[in-house]
Amino acid sequence: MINFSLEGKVALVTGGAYGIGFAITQALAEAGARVAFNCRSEQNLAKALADYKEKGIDAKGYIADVTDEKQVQQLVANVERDLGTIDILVNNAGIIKRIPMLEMSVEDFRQVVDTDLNAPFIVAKAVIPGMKKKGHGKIINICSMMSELGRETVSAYAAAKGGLKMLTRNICSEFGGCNIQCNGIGPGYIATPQTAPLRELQPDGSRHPFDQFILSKTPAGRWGTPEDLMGPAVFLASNASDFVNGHILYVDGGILAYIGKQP
Ligand code: NAP
Ligand code: GCO
Repeated sequence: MINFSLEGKVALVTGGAYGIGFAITQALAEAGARVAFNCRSEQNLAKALADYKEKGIDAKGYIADVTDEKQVQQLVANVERDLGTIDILVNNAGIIKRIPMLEMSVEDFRQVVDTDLNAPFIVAKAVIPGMKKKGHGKIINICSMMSELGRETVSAYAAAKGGLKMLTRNICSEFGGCNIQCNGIGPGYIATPQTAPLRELQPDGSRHPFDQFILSKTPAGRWGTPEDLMGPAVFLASNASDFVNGHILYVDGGILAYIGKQP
């Protein structure tokens, strides 16, 4: 029988205080998992715990910076102490810096790659031994359109998300034999704080030119919402996807299939 239930599973979603991470954490909880998330500030933690409570979700929240290996090891130990060994990891925490390449400092480039590529390696490395012992595991890496495409100003982000696609395939290759499935979700353009600057109204009240550009590039004719990622996340976290491994599931309203509207 087909099984999308996450009853009895323990899930960790990095950067789950708001945005896409919040919706995915909510979805995993609604499918039956016991859920944990991390973020970097007490203020965000307190707000997120209240937001989960309002939705009737008993989420455990922790402060941890995913770029710091010691903090990640402590985070994983805390989740194991409070909820048990992690069955499902969602590497969601991420940042973007929109700076033309020749103006971008090496420090800025490194910070993006540290957060969007090195951190998923650090968190997966901390979680996989527990999954191996349990005899199963699901890792979902949040990739991007920029895992496939480039554009002006996002060199570090595209390099990191392209790398994350290949880290996904490599974790699949290395641990598929341990019954661990590692897949990616590649969201299209989703309305969250990360993309808010691209959707700001112009002084005359008209839409931001990038906002119009995305609408014309998306066959669905709209921005995605964090909720659009809930079903795909539950599928990749559940036994329904046990023979899906090393795959990137693009959830983009059709952007990658479309050449774009003729001007
Ligand atoms: P967001 O609204 O900016 O949220 C990002 C989350 O990551 C926040 O909860 C943030 O927590 C956390 N985070 C950032 N750096 C961290 C660190 N070093 N340690 C721990 N947590 C950290 O972004 P989003 O739009 O929801 O994006 C979530 C993921 O999806 C990211 O990987 C992003 O690149 C990816 N994505 C987004 C879109 C989109 O259109 N929005 C599309 C494709 C992919 P703090 O508050 O603690 O900083
Ligand atoms: C940008 C955007 C993107 C999206 C997303 C697309 O500036 O082009 O922020 O990179 O956030 O990752 O899938």
